[in-house]
Amino acid sequence: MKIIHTPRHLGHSGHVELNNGQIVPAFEKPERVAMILDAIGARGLGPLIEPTVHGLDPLLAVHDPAYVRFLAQAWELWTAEGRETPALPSFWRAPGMRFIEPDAIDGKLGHFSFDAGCCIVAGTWDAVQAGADAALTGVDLLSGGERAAFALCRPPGHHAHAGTMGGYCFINNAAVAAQSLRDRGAARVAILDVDYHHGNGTQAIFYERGDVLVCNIHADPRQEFPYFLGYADETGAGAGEGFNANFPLPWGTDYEGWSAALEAACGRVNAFAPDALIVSLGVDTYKHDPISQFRLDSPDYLRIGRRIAALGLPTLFVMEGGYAVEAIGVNVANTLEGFETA
Ligand code: OKP
Ligand code: ZN
Repeated sequence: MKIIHTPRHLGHSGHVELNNGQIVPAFEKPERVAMILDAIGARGLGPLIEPTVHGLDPLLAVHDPAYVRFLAQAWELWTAEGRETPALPSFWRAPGMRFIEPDAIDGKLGHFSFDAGCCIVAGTWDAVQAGADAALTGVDLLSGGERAAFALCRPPGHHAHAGTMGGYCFINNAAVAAQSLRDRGAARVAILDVDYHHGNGTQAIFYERGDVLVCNIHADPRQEFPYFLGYADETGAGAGEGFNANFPLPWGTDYEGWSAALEAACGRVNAFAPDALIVSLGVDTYKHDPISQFRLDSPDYLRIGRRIAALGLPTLFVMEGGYAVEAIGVNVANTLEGFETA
């Protein structure tokens, strides 16, 4: 399958994050992509292609205009204050405070985020747009009749809400791709999010819609980030009632427990009979992931790929998380190879 990649992701790097009360180098780093490219090349997967530019309209189809404007201007506003280090939010509203976009960049950073996981540097917005373009180029391929494609997006996207960044995510690439498929005539699109963390942004964007089914297999938010969304009783609302399915699993879950949830999620996808499938592909379910607590092993990703292929749907894989850099390439390549050899 075609793999959509551009080195423009490299502009987003050099970040720190708060982990266990310490400021540490960011886990979401450029080496992740290098390792995936190495493994894909060694495995003979591909070919690699560059994304084509799709502009802001498909982003604005799922994101708030004020948020997109903020992302485009944030670095300029931050450096106008004389700062040269990465921009990072550290102030948020409590319930009862006003939902308002302040003038000051520190206020805007808090208004448009839900954690301190999203540093902004000079190249962030370009990298983020390139990632969305990769997902949209994947939509082009599916619309042109290809069975599958892999958008090698970095940074990831599934935590980003319509108007909020968080969890390393700025633009929700999977949501942008799903909406684009709808706009090009797909009546129903399913999103299967297999990242270790709940895709809160994707869920929220489609929560009241019945045309996009969102299924999430993830660590129980009682124990794990993002903590405040991703519970099993979140089933959709309004026209979207019954079109959101969460499969929260406890820390320590191995492939046996995880694959039972995958089976249930695949049942939901089948029953929905979508025209296309988007897989939010995180491999932070891996047993040695430095910030995660599941116990999947590298060969398990071959089986995951095969199971997804058995759905028999046009499938766009969109890269999300995975922080064990020494294994991220093998785990992604295994998923794609499992899919292709099914
Ligand atoms: C993004 B994706 C570790 C605490 C958790 C946020 C994790 C975001 C994961 N510093 N921080 O879903 O892989
Ligand atoms: Zn994750």
